[in-house]
Amino acid sequence: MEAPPFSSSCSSSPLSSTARLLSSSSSPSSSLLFRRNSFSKTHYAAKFKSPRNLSVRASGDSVVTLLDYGAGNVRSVRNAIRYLGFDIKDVQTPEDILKADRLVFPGVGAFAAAMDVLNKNGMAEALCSYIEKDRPFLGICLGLQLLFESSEENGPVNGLGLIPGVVGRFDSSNGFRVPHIGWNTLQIKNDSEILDDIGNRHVYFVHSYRAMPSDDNKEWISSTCNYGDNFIASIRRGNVHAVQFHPEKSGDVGLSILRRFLYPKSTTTKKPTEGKASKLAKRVIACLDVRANDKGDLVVTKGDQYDVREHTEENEVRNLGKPVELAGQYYVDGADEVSFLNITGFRDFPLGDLPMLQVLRYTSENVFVPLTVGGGIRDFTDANGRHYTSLEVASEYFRSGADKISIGSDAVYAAEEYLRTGVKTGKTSLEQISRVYGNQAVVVSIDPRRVYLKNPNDVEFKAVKLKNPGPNGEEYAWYQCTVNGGREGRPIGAYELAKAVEELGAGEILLNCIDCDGQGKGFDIDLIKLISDAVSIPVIASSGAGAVEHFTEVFMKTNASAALAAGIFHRKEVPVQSVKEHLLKEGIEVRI
Ligand code: 1PR
Repeated sequence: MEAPPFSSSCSSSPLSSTARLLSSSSSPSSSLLFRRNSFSKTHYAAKFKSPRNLSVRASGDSVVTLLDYGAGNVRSVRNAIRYLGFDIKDVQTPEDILKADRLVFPGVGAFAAAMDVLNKNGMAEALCSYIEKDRPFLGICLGLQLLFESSEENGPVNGLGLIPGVVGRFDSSNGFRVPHIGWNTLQIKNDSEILDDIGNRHVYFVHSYRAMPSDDNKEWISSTCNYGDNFIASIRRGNVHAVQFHPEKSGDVGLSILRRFLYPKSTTTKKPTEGKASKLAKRVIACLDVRANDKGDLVVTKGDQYDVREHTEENEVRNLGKPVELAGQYYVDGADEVSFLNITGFRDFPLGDLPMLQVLRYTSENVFVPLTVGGGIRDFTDANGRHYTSLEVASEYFRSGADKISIGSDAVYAAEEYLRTGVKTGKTSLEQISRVYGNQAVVVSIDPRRVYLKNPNDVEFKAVKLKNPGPNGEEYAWYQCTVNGGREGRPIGAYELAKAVEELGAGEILLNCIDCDGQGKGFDIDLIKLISDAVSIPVIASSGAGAVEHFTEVFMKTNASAALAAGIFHRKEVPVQSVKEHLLKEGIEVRI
């Protein structure tokens, strides 16, 4: 296919004065953008073996040029490209772009900050020139959005101007949760080559902004996706492709899309399968609570109501397996995401706890669905007086392979302070990390405990009428937030916390319940309904899953977007696939 002429605003690469101001306001991220890992690897590396690498080496000169401006987790894209047998050459100068044989641009972070970097170092012009020459290009996520004229994200901010249209925010007023996080199918509009065969299979999206189809850009559109409105899911013109979803996080389907881009000659030209409009799939997440046992080995553990010690004479930490192996197994089994919670992170320093970073690095080599990591994300001063910000801690997790970070205790303190003063300082870990990496990368993990009440007016916190009365016949309860792994109750309810952290920049809530944790009697429907009705960001229901029916119940009775379980998966009582099959049978859309 011959590419029609392009027109862009690149040669002048203008940023409006507003955009300049806004971009410079995002400069903390820019300075961070080029900072590289300064933490040394230690002997811990030897403790973890990378699992068998299943990748196939490509023959011949197989090099992919990668444009990484350092704003987030590009490690997953690197891993996927390597897994498919290619070597990576990083762009250092604009000339590297012009000389590339195939260029992958996995845009991450905020639009303004990305344009700022591209404009400052001459990359914007080189990118436009490369694309205008119809050279092989694949943009991912923000790498698609930046091709458009402008974005409303902290803007308006000018983009590369290659495709007509403005990137705008999803509208949450129609009941759709923003960010759009999860697995959707596509409607194929035009021959896209890389999407041949995708049919009704789901791909993974995570974004709050999207480009909309119009008469002016319809020639570019190869597929759309429905989430409230039909937005542009992918574009293709000649050798230029870009996708709003994350192929590197879309399991086997995503790998085959990448493969089709990297090996274009191997693709058969046939009519792409039509995809039907569908809803966002409900996600099933496997959670690995991780900590060092008494011998110093990092193990997957699992508590009963947060007590992870065996009740034997030795009182050992319960050991349910090795983190990297179990995560790999859950990926193969069909988990839509894998979460690691470093449960002693509140007292250990995660950057001193390098095994956790190694676990992430090795896991992300072979697991191509989203990875979340939590535990210990806060400001910290080490024994030598060196101060680390929570942003540095989070950045290290992202660089090691995390797609999302999860904040527990520190988010409770931030919410308490915000509710007390009514002021957003911009300085909390939550605000800083979501400003730099986007709120879709920030999960707040809530660890509430039920406090029974005879009368809902007895407390200043939101109380609910319980489906099952308390031990003394109490009909109500409020859900008290805790910190430090449930050890300390705080003067704030789960409802108040959820609303406050949404305002402070959380993109998702992981809603645990200490009373239900490890009990296998089902999720706390009262709590999950309360919180998922109170916020417009996605809520992950957690704690208590014991049977496939519990997943159906939580999706039918609440507005949860995802359900997470640990014990039943670790003990192999219920495989992930059985959960999915049951949900499907009950008419709930899932990724199979
Ligand atoms: O406070 O930012 O350092 O984060 C600490 C993180 O560690 C929080 O996300 C907190 O939930 C978690 N955590 C701390 N202590 C424990 C513990 O168990 N002693 N684990 C803990 C929380 C809860 C779940 C669990 C589900 C499902 N684990 O995520 O996996 O309840 O279990 P089930 O399916 O077996 O019922 P910070």
